[in-house]
Amino acid sequence: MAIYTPLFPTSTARWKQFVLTRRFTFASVILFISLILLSEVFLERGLGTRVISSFVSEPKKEPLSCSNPFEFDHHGPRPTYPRKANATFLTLARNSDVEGVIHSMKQVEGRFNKDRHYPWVFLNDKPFSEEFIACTSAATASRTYYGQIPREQWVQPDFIDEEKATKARKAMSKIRGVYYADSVPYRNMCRFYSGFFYKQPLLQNFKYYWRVEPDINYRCEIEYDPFLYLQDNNKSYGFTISVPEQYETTPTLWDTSMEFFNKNPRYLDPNNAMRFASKDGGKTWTRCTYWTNFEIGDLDFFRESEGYNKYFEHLDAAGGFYYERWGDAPMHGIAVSLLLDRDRIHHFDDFAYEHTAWEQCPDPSTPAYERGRCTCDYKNSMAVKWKR
Ligand SMILES: Nc1nc2c(ncn2[C@@H]2O[C@H](COP(=O)(O)OP(=O)(O)OP(=O)(O)O)[C@@H](O)[C@H]2O)c(=O)[nH]1
Ligand SMILES: [Mg+2]
Repeated sequence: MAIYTPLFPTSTARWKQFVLTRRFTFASVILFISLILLSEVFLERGLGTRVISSFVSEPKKEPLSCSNPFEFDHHGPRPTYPRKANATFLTLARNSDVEGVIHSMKQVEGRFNKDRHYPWVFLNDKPFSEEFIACTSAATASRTYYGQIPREQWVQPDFIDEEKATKARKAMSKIRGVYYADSVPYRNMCRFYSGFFYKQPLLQNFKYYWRVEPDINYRCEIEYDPFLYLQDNNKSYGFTISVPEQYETTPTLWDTSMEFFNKNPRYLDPNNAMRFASKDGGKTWTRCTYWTNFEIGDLDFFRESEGYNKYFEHLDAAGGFYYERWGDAPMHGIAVSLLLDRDRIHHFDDFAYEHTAWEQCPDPSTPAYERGRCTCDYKNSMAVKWKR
């Protein structure tokens, strides 16, 4: 005999029990889904991700091969250089930047340093990985040094009102075309390069630094020593490309700077380059900056200039590195232009330098072109593009 089981309970008591069980099951499912969703939002790897990734094996990241040291061009006799400056390359980088850093090192070594043997100083806010150290030291025949930045010189300082800073970052990230609008590490980096890079112990025994970023290109041979050029010609700061800073990242930087210099006019150099920064004697800012991913400079200027250090302290106390997004390029630009004799600022206009979208090519009459040691396409140069 077939047993008939009704789909729904027939008595009232059973019906109530049925409804209760259903509700309980439904609530449990909702709770479970909410837990998974919450864990995805608040944890780096949520419950769902963990379960899925236990079934799907992640592609293995190949370790970088550093077994073949950078191959130098050994054709012909190697030149030797009897004179050297007390100088170093300086690279701030994350461990994850290692490939871009090696690319840049090959450019610098190949175009200039292979026979000059200036050392490299690497800085990071975290300990450098073994891979970073092995690969970068294999990319040069020079000495390499690795330093970790003290935490208090890197992280957002306590006097910054985090609520105000968060609001400002959120507002900035809604503006189109502002890079790193929401990034705190980027702001840490800008503040570090404004007020702390020259205080690092590894740089104390050097006089000159040449800043090198990941993924840069030098498209012509560098046929003389720019450190010695600065030294022999009594220059303190060298740049390649000059770019205007965006308004959105620095709405109050100029007024805050003028507040400082109006109160402390003694720091202004009588032969300064104010006209680079302002065309109306300081009322408004041209927004012109030296593009600081390339810099060759005298560390003594930063270390010993009371004006520079007091100016940085003034800006830092105003909080604009975090409430806005003041960069080291506008900060260095204003400082160098107002604190230094303008004859101490040098434009390396004979360098072929490229980073991200911008490039400087030397004038086509530069000897390196004739010698076939240049791959720079002059019509791509910023100077030519902007004139057009
Ligand atoms: N250690 C460390 N280095 C950083 C960090 N952020 C940026 N840097 C380094 O600081 C330098 C400037 O950073 P970038 O991201 O290139 O900034 P940028 O030059 O303004 O921007 P791009 O035009 O995109 O190159 C590079 O050498 C980076 O490797 C960070 O959080 N930690
Ligand atoms: Mg960069």
